[in-house]
Amino acid sequence: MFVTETAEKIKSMEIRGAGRIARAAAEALRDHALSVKVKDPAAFRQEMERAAAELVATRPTAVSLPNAVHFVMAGLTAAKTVDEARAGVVRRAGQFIMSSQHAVEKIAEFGARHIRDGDVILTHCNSEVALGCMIEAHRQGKEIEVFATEVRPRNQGHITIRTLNDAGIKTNFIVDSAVRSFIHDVDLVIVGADAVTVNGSVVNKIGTSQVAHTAAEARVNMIVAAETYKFAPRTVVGELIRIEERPSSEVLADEIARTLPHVTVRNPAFDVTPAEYIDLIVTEQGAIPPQMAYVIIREYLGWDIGEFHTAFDLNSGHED
Ligand code: RUB
Repeated sequence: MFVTETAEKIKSMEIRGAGRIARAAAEALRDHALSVKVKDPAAFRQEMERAAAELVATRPTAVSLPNAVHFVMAGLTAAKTVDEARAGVVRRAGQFIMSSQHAVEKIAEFGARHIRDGDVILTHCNSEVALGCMIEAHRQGKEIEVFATEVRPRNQGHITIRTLNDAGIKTNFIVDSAVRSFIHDVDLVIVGADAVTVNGSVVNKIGTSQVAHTAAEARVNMIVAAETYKFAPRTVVGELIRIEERPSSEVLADEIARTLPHVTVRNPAFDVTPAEYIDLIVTEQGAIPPQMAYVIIREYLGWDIGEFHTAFDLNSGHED
């Protein structure tokens, strides 16, 4: 798919969910590398960097996106000719897509171990990896039941209940504000992540922190399923994750908003759940307490603090 087409689909959320966004970006860079027709290696690099920037600018919160782009673009590093550069990008994109799919499977396997027979699980939003854990537990013969929230304003809960239904898992569909009413019927909360910071905070769909707070109050454990490429290296040097604010029309139709001149609609798409509300983060490398997030960034993303000063212009960051 062309870069601009992919970028549009990510922006409009036709392609959504942090893992899928990352794989789509890797595919777009691969296809772009195959189609760019220049002979000069510097011009090739410049064109790839332009494409990478276009993709990264689509949605600011899911760290999987810049992490995937960074991984694929490293294919250009040692290349001296356009053919070498092209081959490098294609190879790294393929590697990313394969390892991402493998990570999703591994997390399902590891996550399912933390689900007991008879558990009632609550999930919020639509996370491929969180659902993978539940589906794997069900496949292993554990009898589970799920509470899935609606997820205003974009209703990702509708995708979740369809997936759970198709898997044959008994599911209760509730509005977001009903979480506290049902939390005492729940044994475990499992959600996905758009970003995990160095101190173990998890950025995920708006409302996740309310779910987490409610679960903590009721002493219900909370698990986050997150591939290692959702961990945010720049948070090691103090950068905050930028929370995307989406168009007001997703919340209130423009025709109605126009009649309410004193009303401002706010539509943040994500929020931050502090580490103390999270019991475990399940990655493809194993399950860790959130406080161990730095180890994942150092060991598996391979970006230590030293590398930051060459990889990033640390003064260019802009965040909320
Ligand atoms: C999706 C969302 C998901 C994470 C993890 O938000 O918050 O929980 O991205 O998903 P949006 P996955 O719908 O705005 O993209 O596990 O599929 O990567």
